[in-house]
Amino acid sequence: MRVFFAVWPDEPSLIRLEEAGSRLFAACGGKRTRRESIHLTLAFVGEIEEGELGKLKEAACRVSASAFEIVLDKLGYWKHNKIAWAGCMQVQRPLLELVSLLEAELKASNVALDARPYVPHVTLLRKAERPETIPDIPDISWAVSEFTLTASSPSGYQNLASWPLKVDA
Ligand code: 2AM
Repeated sequence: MRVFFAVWPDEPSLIRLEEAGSRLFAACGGKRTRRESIHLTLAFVGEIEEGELGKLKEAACRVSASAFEIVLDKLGYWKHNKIAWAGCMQVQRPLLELVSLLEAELKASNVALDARPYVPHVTLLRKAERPETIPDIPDISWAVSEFTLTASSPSGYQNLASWPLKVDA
């Protein structure tokens, strides 16, 4: 099975991300991400045996990170994989903290992750053509209060487990 850790937008943000997807689609075509699949990956683990799920869950349990507000404020396009996405002008510290705690715990459990640097993004279009100009978007923000371990299959994504983030008193 193919798995990854992610955070998921709330309903109002999903609507705004779909609007952003429409604007991008007008600029570069491609295949839109279905609403129920719109997410932001924290760490991509890739192919694992089902028996390895336990160690992934244990690693996630050890992550002690704070809840935060995420803000997506720009759209972009990568020509190497023909993906159009929503992301951040400046990556917010709490997001980076969550990702680095998760990466550290996965590493401590001998889970190999992609060596490429982490670039947070929400994929909105695949197989898209390079747009002449990339539309601007108003800020899209939501409260991130949990993260999930999610399995990917040709029929879609399935959340296998979730962990809450700390809410400061
Ligand atoms: P993508 O949308 O940019 O392809 C499930 O495949 C999720 O994991 C998607 O968010 C996908 O990002 C991401 N993903 C797939 N392969 C990855 C990799 N090698 N490194 C980081 N993220 C990856």
